[in-house]
Amino acid sequence: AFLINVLNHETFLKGQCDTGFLADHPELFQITPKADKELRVLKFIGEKVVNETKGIKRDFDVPVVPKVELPAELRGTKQLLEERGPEGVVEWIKSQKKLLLTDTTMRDAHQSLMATRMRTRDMLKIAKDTSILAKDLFSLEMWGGATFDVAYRFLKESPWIRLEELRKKIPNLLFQMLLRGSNAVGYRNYPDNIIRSFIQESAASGIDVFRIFDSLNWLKGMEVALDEVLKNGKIAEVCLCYTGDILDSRKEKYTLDYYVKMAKEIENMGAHILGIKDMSSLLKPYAAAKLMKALKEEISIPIHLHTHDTSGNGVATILMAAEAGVDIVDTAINSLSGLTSQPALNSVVAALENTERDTGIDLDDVQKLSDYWAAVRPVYEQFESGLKSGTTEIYKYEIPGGQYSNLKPQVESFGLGHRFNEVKEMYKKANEMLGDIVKVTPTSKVVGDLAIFMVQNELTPENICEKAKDMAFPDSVVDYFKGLMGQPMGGFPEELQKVVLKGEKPITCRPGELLEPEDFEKIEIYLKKKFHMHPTQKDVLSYALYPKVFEEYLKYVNEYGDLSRMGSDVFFHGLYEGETCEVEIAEGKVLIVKLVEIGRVDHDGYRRVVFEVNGNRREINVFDKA
Ligand code: 3PY
Ligand code: ZN
Repeated sequence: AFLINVLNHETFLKGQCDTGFLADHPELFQITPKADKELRVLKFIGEKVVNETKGIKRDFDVPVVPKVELPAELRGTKQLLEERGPEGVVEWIKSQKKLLLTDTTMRDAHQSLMATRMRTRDMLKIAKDTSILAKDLFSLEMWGGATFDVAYRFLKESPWIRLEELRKKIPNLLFQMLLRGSNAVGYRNYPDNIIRSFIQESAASGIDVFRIFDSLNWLKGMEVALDEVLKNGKIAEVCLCYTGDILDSRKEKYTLDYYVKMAKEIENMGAHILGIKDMSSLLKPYAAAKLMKALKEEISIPIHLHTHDTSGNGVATILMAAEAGVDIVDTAINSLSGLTSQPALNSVVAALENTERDTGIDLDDVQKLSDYWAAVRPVYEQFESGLKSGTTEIYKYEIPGGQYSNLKPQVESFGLGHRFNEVKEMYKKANEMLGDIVKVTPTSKVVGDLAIFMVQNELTPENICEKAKDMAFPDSVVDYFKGLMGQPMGGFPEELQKVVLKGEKPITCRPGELLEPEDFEKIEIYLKKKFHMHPTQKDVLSYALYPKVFEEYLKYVNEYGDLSRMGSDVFFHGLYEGETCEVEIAEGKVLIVKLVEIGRVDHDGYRRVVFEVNGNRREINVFDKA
């Protein structure tokens, strides 16, 4: 009954048409919207069960959303910003005795634990409760970093809608994002007009605190972003990325003096808050105390500490920093904390109860949030790394949390799984060869790519300049040496740079100064024509940042519809035979879908998949790719 119009047209079926054919036959698209939505949902589930899960699925508990009363007045840090501006917020932070907390559950926690796969739906379900139960937080880090790319690429949903919908449900807390300086939410430098427009649109959609970092701690790389955040009246948190070990007097590059000097420069640039970004969990507890004490003596803007728990020392680092006067720290709700994620929020709250730095957060309240996320987590298990305990080897290798859990599958994809330990050792050597650099997106990828390249090609630091002089190095390594990621402290190691660049000249200025401004109008016209849409500036930006990924997303949504309201267990695991689920296809419009049977494969390689939709039998044919 569904296979009507265009899908049944002979010319179309034979593949003898181009887009001109479709444009000439608008009648072929006159499908009733409801039937179309229904068909697309069935197509999605059919594809999933035939070609991915084979109908195998375990049972998942439905995460319980706590019953919480909306208080008469719900005020938080967001109101403070609206009423008193960024400077008012800064004054307020400085007047607090309590340790202020940021909850990273909706950004870095799942980025680091489950390859950034958390869907908007699972966030929205708990959003209102979060606004009430966690009303005393400083902020929620819930956007930026890898979430932008992954939302489009793998979840087939719009990160902008995530931001806007969460904003509606959480009106009282500051929203915070991670911005990779002139790389925005991507992996390469973008023209300045992209950076500026991206910040404007993010601010307008609900971001209040912009945490800006540069992957080489190069201040120049953050100037444009900082300027634009200030222009938009939002809070600029400028980071120094922490690497090395200030307790180790044998290490001479990243010393306490280096960090204090950088912090002062960040204050002088006009940042509202100094961010300490310890992406690799290298800031040991006593180093945190030492660093915080020194910084508190030298700068007057508030300090916000971001760390990971990869080493197992995360909560200790936070407590030592709290003792030494840090203003705000990043933590994640317990059930999504620890290991490569942030240290545990509930545990920090408990540790500080009845002390000078009591957070004022109610433990029973945040337990309810933890219970919710604990029930959400199993659906995402396939994206977890399998890491079971903290590891101090991170101090040796200096691999950031997200990369640490991703490196093994990456190494395996090169067929080097059995040489993983060698790759880790080489990561350390590659870092030295690149000049002992800050390692965070995208420079961490440079180090990882070089390490893999060396293991793959049997290269060593000793033989590389000779043996690899005619080899093409990984793109990321070439970009780094060209200066396209900025300038590392102490400059580039020259001999290796020559081997990698093969005569090409590196740049020494800010890459954004050389890049032509993006032509937004051209993108708008292109999208309009190709996808018959009315692109917003957000769409234009998404295309400018990730052209291929954004086009794939648009094509996917055209084919399967907007699946953002489908439960995550169905989205990732489909259904098993006999299982029934509800799929919301539009606000309040629910389909009751039962998977009746996955049929045998026919002569042409198709399987008949039988459903019941709201009690009516439906069948579709799905090609079995196996
Ligand atoms: C990111 O850039 O996504 C990070 O989380 C870096 O630590
Ligand atoms: Zn992080």
